[in-house]
Amino acid sequence: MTTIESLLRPRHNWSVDEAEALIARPFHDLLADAHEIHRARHDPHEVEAAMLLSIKTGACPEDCAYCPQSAKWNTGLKPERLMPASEIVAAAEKARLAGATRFCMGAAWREPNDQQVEEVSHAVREVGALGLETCATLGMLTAEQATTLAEAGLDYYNHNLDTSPEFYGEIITTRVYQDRLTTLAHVRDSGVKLCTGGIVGMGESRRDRAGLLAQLAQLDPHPESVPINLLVQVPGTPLFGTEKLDPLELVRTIAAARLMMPESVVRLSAGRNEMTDELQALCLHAGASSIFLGDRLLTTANPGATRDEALLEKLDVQLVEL
Ligand code: SAM
Ligand code: DTB
Ligand code: SF4
Repeated sequence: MTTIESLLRPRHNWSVDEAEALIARPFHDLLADAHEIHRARHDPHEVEAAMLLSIKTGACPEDCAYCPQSAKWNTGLKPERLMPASEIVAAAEKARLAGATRFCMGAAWREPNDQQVEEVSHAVREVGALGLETCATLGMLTAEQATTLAEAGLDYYNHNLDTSPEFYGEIITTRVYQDRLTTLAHVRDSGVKLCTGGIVGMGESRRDRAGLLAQLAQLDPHPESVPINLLVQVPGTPLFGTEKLDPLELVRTIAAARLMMPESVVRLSAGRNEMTDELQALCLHAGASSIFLGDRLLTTANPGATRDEALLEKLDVQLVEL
C-alpha cells in the first residue's frame, strides 16, 4: 500500500482500480491515513464557508435526472429570470455578514450566452468589491466567456463532473462527459480556479464513485475545490426514491478524495440537511473542510446557522475568516 509520504505529493495518474482499492480499504486504516494527510495540508480546526444564491432559477433545458431545475421534470419550482446585479450584491452582503468568505452564484443554464456572461461579470465585479471570494456556476462556457469572467475578477468556477464517465449517460443525455471536461479546460486556461466534484447516492456503484475521483485526480493541476454532494432527492425528479446510499460510503468517498487530491479543499456540499451531526463529524474528520452556510442551497434546504453553529462548536471547529 502507498506510504503517507508518497500520498503527500499530488499526482495525476490515478487509475480507477487504485481509487476503488482506496475506497475499499479497512475503514479505520482509510480514515487514519486520510486524517493524517488532512492535518499535514489543512487545519482540521477550520472550515471554509461559502454561501450560494440561485441567480437564475429553473426552466433549464438539460435533463439531469437529479436536478429540480430541469424543465423536463415537474417539481413545482417557480422559474425566475436572471436577477439584477443590485439584488445579487444585496444577498452577497448578507452572506458576508453571516460569516461566508465565498459567494457562489448559480444559474440554471445549459450554457449562458455572451450577454448573460456580461451581466454576471458585472455582478462578479461588485461582489468582489465587498471583499468576498467569488464563484459562479453557469453551465458550459466557451474559452472567451471564461476569459470575460476572469477579467471581472472571478475567483472560482464550479462545474461538476457529477459521476463516472460510464454512469454519466444514465443521469444526463443532453450533453456528454467531454463537454464538461472541455469547459473545465477553458476555465483552467483563463486563470480562474476550478471547483469541480460530483454527486453520490444516485444509484451508482462504488466503481463509479472511484471513476469520478480518478477523473478529478487526473486533472493537472488538481481542482482547488472539490464539492462532494449527497443527492438531495426532490419529488418529481427521476432520481426521487433511489435507494439511499450507506452513509459510511460517503465518508469513504471523502476520505479517498482527500488522499488522492491532498492539497484540494473538499467540500461537504449538498445533502447536509438530512445528515446527522455524527455523520458530518466523520466527513470533516475524513478530510472535508468546507461547507455551504445558510438555510438554502440553490433551491433545496440546508441546515442553517443555528444548527451549524452548534455543530461546529461541539467539534471545536471555527469558520475561516475573511
Ligand atoms: N446549470 C449549471 C450546471 O449544471 O453546471 C449550474 C448549476 S447546477 C444546479 C450545479 C450542480 O448542483 C450540479 O452540477 C450538481 O452537481 C448539483 N446538484 C443539482 N441538483 C442536485 C441535487 N438534487 N442533489 C445534489 N446535488 C445537486
Ligand atoms: C455544488 O457542487 N453543489 C452546489 C453548488 N455546487 C452549485 C449546488 C447544490 C444544489 C443542490 C440542489 C438545489 O438546492 O437545488
Ligand atoms: Fe440544468 Fe444545471 Fe440542473 Fe442540469 S444541473 S438541469 S444543467 S440547472
